[in-house]
Amino acid sequence: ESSGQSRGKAERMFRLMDEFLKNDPMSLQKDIIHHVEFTVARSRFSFDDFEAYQALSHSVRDRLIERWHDTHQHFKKKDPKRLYFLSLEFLMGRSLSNSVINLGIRDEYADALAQLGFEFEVLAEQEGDAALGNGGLARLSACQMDSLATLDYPAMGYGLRYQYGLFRQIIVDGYQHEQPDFWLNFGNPWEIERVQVSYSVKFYGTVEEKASNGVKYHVWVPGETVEAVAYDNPIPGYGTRNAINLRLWAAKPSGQYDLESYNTGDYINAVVNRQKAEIISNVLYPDDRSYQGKELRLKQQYFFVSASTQDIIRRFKDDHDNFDEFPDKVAFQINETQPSLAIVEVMRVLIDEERLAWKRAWEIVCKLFSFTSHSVNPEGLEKIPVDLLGSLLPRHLQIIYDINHNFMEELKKKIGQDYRRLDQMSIVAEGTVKTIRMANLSIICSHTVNGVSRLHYELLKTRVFKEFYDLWPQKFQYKTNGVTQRRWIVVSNPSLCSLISKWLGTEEWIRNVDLLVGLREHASNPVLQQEWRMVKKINKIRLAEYIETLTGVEVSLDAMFDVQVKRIHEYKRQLLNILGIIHRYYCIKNMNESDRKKVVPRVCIIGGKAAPGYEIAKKIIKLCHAVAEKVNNDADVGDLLKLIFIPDYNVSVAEMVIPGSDLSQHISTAGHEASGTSSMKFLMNGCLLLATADGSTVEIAEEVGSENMFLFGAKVHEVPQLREKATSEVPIQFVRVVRMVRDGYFGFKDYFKSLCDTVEDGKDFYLLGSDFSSYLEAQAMADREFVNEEKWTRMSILSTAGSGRFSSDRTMDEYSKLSWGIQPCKCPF
Ligand code: B1N
Repeated sequence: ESSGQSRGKAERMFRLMDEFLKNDPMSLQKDIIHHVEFTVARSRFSFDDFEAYQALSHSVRDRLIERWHDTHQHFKKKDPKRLYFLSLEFLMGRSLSNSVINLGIRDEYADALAQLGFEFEVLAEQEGDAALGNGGLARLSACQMDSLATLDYPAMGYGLRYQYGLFRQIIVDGYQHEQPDFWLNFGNPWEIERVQVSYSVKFYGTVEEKASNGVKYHVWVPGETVEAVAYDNPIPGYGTRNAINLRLWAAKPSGQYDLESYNTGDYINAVVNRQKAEIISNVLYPDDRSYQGKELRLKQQYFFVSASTQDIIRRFKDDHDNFDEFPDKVAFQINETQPSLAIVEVMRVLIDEERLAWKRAWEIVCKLFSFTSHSVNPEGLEKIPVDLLGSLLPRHLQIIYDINHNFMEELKKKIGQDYRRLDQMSIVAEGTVKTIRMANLSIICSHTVNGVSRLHYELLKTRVFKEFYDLWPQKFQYKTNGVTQRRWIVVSNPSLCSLISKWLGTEEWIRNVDLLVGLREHASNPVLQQEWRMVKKINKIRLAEYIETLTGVEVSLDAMFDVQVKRIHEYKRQLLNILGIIHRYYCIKNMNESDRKKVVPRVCIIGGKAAPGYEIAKKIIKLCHAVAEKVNNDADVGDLLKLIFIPDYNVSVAEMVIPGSDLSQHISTAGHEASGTSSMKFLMNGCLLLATADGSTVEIAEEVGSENMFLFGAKVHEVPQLREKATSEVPIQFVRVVRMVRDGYFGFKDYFKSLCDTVEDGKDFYLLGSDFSSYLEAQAMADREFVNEEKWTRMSILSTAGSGRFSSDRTMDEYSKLSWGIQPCKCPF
């Protein structure tokens, strides 16, 4: 084609496209009906809510794709330094509302649907959750993608497209059961399958040493090859044309046939065996922060890392003919240690495939990677058995040994023959089972090591990675986590969103969250207070209705809604919460009538999943149900106390629960929660926090003022002494409530025995006993403040007003400036 011809074609295309995707209500109606007929293939004279949802999503999807193409084109033209965010988990939740809000066309769609006889909210409820992750770490990745898109950063996410996301939790007789999450069964309009974007990923086999012109090099001859196919998920920014890409990989059988079996005539078995490749991306591991050294898990890690690395290098090589500029154009972010094989993979590609000298390749690698740790417990760090790694990835093991050898030599020059220290810092851990320490690998090869809150950073420096901090203090930083106000206020709490905009006189806070401080000056204004309580009421009604349909329990709207929703873990101390509830129940039972009148009514809400193999966590869920059974059916108690367990807690449940709560609990034993992010969502929604000085709550208290929170419990520095004490001063109230459980007051005596044992004096690792008194005091304080409506509302407004720092927009700006060295690249409208 001549350039004139191609210009003509481009113009024709531009004119054609200009006709597309109009956003007035009439065009939107036509568009939705078009998708009913031709995408969903239902008749426009008969389609139900789910089909309407499908058609609607496809209409939105078209608009996403348009911006996503433009953004892609723009990035390609500008060739900025890009960020590649690698994470094995993303908890995206639903996409519809978020998309139309970020695209700025929610009201237009709502109008169009109304004219078609549908309600936007009702259709939005048809969508299932994308739950490709476990908990905080995975939702953090999702929030950060939203911020990267909104702030116009040239970024891209990479992950795995699990066929089955996090299990569904169902409760039978109070026990948790797990069911598979068939989230793809009804199609997924939010992804774009890119069969043409695929890479071969190798496993097993052997490494051969070769030489050419006297230069030695290695050739990895794999024993198995699996194809990675890209599924792209557009992530629209808010108030910008930019839409970035989250690319998830699915495993497919490789095109390279196993000729052996085909030739021997075993055709059926050959086909069936090929199909086994898909196992790799079948299912998300449901264990939140526990490592088991499973081969399939390691395969998942390498599969996604290898496909992503090939994709990144291919994109770079399209426009560059050597690697000199690689670190100026590419930044890798490693989310926890699961993607850290990317470091070794880049090294391998550079030396074995691109045939760079080791020294040159190492220089490049050292400039590429930024690592974020989310861990606090040195015992919990990821370790991969050497045998496993060596069999699955023989060449990578060699490279790890080489990196470690070089590091050890250098270290000896610095610190001498301090074998204890050398041992601790080595990537290879000797022992009965020889393992690779993925955190050490990540730290050694990254230019920045990030903590997720200030307190977490202190723990990294002084405990978890102390040896490394002493060696390279300049590598260590922290960027306190944040959450996106788009999803956690605008999408999930539209009434509060309007109220905030009204009082600030602008919607600008949705992009510039610091403006929320503007609410402070109105915190005592009775008009705002009245409207603020109205909004809370609306959200409590919605939550109460949900509770009633789910559990049949009717709850009073005048009660304080007290919520703890998060993964079930001993360190998060849901058990402390339940024991506190038992104490409250005991007190109510033993009161006279006139004292009962003074009790502040509570609805205690607990929700969260336990890892399927985590026995104690499952017993906590059962205990919650056993206590609820007793309390909720006790006529003496009535509306004074209700306990509700919300099953199958996930992102869309969170969107409903958080806006409707008055008080929320973040009560981990100090020093165990790296950050915590749900606290930030509650804060944004004007919910008061009852919390320990752990993770990011320390910083939250600084922002909103500790007088506007209910803080309690041992501080980080006190924890070791408290654990040492042979017998700590455990209050009588604590002994009593544990006794009640132990003695079978709530039934299931034998089943709860081992649970009670975990908090027996001397064994109470998470210090429930020693924190119990101060926990009860904080709860009593919350009761007192709640009855003072004026004061409570003021604290609530100040919570929202002080939440600006906990936006992931701030977090992403900090990473961009301090770790990644990337700049915004805004697509023209
Ligand atoms: O990451 C969140 C923090 O807010 C939480 O405090 C922290 O507990 C959480 C391996 C993890 N730490 N480690 C994990 C999850 C899955 C897995 O396979 C580790 N998640 C956290 C965000 O920073």
